[in-house]
Amino acid sequence: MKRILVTGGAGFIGANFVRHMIMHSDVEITVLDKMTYAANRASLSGLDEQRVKLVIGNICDGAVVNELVPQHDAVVHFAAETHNDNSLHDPRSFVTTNILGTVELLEAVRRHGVRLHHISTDEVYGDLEFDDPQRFTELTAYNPSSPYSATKASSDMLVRAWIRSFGVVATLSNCSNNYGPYQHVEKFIPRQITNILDGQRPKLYGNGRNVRDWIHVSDHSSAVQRILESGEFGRTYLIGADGEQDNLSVLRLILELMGKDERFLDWVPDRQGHDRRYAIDATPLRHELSWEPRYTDLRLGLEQTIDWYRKNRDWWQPSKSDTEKRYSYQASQAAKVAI
Ligand code: NAD
Ligand code: TDX
Repeated sequence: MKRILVTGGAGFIGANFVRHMIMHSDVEITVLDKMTYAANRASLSGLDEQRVKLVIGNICDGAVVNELVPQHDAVVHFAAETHNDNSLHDPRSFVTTNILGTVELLEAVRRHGVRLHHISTDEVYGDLEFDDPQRFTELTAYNPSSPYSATKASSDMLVRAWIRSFGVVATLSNCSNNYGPYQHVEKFIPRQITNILDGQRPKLYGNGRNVRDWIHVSDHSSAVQRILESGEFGRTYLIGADGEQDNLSVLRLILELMGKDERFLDWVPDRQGHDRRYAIDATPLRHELSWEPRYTDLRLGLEQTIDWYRKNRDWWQPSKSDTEKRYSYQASQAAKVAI
């Protein structure tokens, strides 16, 4: 595999994946990205321009997609609207990009006979009870809760339908919550770190007991590389690193690492339909593809992530105030509905 088309490669996980592949393989990469509010050109800065090219375009645009797809040996599809809170206020953009955009790519890989790897989330399985001994596996029934996760579930189903009906050569992966450098400041961990760096108090939804299964973004990248190189066509692989933590514990760790009192936080109203707990069983990926996560120490991973946001204010500062304004607006809209 020499040439890879990476959709959404100027976003958080896509950009980390591009950096990972440039360092750990000899591929050439074209990034296709619409450059929404979630993208940042600087996330790709410093990379060899002979090996990484950025095309600004929409995955819903059949002409662009059909021009680019046949020039590549594989497509890795990260592009999506990804923030649950936004999906509660503007679901239509999620339907358009996550569902119709995926259809456009599926039609193109089908027409041109190009291999696809589809990136998805553990949220398609819904949530688990706090005391449920089971974790999500490839056999868990889909039960998405939010408009975001419903659109990701739809996109997964479409990929499976194109595999079955048209023989498209594709793999899928569903990963748990990522953290690390280049993550947009709307997401939980970078929002809290950058609030503290700005002298603002972190914001915790509900009672802080919701559990997420954290994985460092570098481990997500290495897993996708392994699936691209050795995955069985037609298969879905779950990616996770046994990183379950409740939100309050993660926030307390961030506060401690940043030298703040553990009470330096605001308890804010809960997210509508807030999923309680996610947990991934990644045994097939570990056993069949011999993948192992490397960043399993959350304390160390958070220390490095905090350090990255401290040193890269230029990267995140321009989007911080718009993000917090959006949160205030969404809170005021939710309050109106509640009245
Ligand atoms: P992100 O929001 O940081 O980046 C998404 C990227 O997609 C942005 O660069 C954006 O400009 C681009 N994009 C959006 N709409 C587009 C369109 N119509 N055409 C072309 N480009 C478009 O997202 P992320 O956190 O990096 O997530 C990437 C993928 O990984 C998504 O598919 C997401 O569902 C999945 N995922 C994310 C997580 C997580 O914890 N963040 C976990 C599991 C799976
Ligand atoms: O300010 C906050 N306070 C808070 O308590 C924010 C932004 C979040 N939270 C909570 C909500 C969640 O329980 O933190 C947890 C993580 O929230 P997000 O970062 O918004 O992630 P989540 O909703 O779990 O979804 C993420 O993981 C799966 C990604 O955004 C998705 O794209 C991915 O599919």
